[in-house]
Amino acid sequence: MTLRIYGIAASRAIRTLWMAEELGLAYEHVPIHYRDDPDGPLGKNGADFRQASPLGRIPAIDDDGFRLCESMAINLYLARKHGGGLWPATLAGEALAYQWSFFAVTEIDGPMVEWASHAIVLPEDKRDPARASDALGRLQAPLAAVDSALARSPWLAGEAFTVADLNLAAAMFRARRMDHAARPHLARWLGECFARPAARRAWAMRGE
Ligand SMILES: N[C@@H](CCC(=O)N[C@@H](CS)C(=O)NCC(=O)O)C(=O)O
Repeated sequence: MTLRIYGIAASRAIRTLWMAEELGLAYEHVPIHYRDDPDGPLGKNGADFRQASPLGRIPAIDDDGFRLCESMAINLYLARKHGGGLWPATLAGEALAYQWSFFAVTEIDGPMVEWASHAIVLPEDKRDPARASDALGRLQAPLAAVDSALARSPWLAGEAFTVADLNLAAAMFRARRMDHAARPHLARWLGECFARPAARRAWAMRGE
């Protein structure tokens, strides 16, 4: 086994599990849970894991001795290494893959987690509708930008599904629960991303 993926599927590790499934890679999944006893058998204080993820965050990988953390960086690396259509064919496509990956982290991830926590994930008595509403407000401009990009091109880096689509879609999987009537291009794209067999296999690991 050359590739080890650290992190339970019900975490941002789903992004890397989806990529590995897209690429058809053989991998060992080490389901470290960020809430487990850090010093337990699959705890985040394990020396091997900590070499890959200095802050103890998931996902992280060990690829035949090369260790890496940060979900977007991991996926860009795996797509570049293995190709298979997931890595854009042109320099401009590569630049768009970086753009949408950074966009996912800087513009989407924070408010999407906040919205999902207070609209879907937390027990109802722990949800704060004001926080959900504020996060949804902060998502409007970024989601409109994604819709506009997808009005011009079927996929984010051109004519085919690539790591650009996977990285952004994986960061907004909770957005499938939003009303996208005003964002038809985004709605089409999100549906197509999550209809992919590899996405279905990855989300099945979460029981979804
Ligand atoms: N920017 C990082 C975020 C990683 C992250 O925060 N992961 C969460 C789980 S989804 C985690 O490990 N939390 C536990 C902790 O922060 O100690 C990435 O995209 O990989």
